[in-house]
Amino acid sequence: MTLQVGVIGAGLMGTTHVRVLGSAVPTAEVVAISDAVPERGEQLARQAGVDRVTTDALELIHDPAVEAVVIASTADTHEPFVLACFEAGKPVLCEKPLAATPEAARRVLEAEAALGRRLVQVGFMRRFDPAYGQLKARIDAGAIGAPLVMHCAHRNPSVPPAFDTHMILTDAVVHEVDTLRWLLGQEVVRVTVLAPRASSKAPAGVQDPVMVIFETDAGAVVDVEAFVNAQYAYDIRCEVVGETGTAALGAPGFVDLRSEGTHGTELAMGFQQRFGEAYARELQSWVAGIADGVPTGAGAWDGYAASAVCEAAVAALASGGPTDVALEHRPGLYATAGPLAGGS
Ligand code: ISE
Repeated sequence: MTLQVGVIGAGLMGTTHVRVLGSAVPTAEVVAISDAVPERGEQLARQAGVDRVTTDALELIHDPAVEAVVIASTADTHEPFVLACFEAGKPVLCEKPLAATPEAARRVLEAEAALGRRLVQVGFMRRFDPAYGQLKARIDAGAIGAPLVMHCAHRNPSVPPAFDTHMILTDAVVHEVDTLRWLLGQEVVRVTVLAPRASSKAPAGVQDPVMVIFETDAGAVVDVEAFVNAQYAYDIRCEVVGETGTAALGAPGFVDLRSEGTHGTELAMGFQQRFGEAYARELQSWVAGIADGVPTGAGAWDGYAASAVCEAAVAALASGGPTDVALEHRPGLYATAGPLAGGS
């Protein structure tokens, strides 16, 4: 059985999902594409050989030929489109964020809880990255004892011109928020953001890098250096320190190079390259989960929690002091942590 998928948004992530569905997920077929800009949707549809194209995402969601939906349009559209998928009873993979604000994410979560079944998966693809999967397997197996501290770095060589300080927290660090919650199985209760001297390579007025300190409900402390104009590579690091050892993210499948008198590891230059396999495994798992009736990956509770933590980080940067995170009631549908997606 082939799952008939509609993709909303023909920008970078929508294009990636269409390509990956076509090349790495034989049990799915993209049958419809929508984008608010007609030429963009038509161009992607032409490239992918898809003949149903529309500028109206709601039309795509309610199209009887579409069995499941991928949302990769702008953040402000996520809430209405995910709610429409719920109304249509269709499984949906929504790129992060789940919604534009924690309040909107909460509304999505409440709507799904009222349905009583999980329909939305949030596009936190790192859960499907093999290196992160191995790290999680070691932590879960007790190889380092109880986790105490986690050190992370999120470095992009550069980012688009519109990427401001706020986005460093909500678009980049949001991934560390999800990975720390997933790896440790703990919730963030407090956030502090420090502002080192800004790099001269960052646009004027952009605070880059930032240092974010998260405290969790089990007393662990996680630091994240986010530096999105780091020039040299796309470099994602993560080390978890436990009571009896430490475990760090391994090299993500790149070549160990000895050349011209040096020895080193090649690095990716962008997130599409670094997490290419994660995107493929994310979609494979989503499609398989729909067939099996078992949701995988991050769910609405994870999307809501990530959004609430990022909002606290924005407030912490503005205040210069710690900001508490208060997550509202966790509905029974999300009573246990989501399935532990991502292999070992
Ligand atoms: C970007 O906004 C993303 O969403 C990517 O997933 C992330 O890896 C990248 O660093 C961000 O800038």
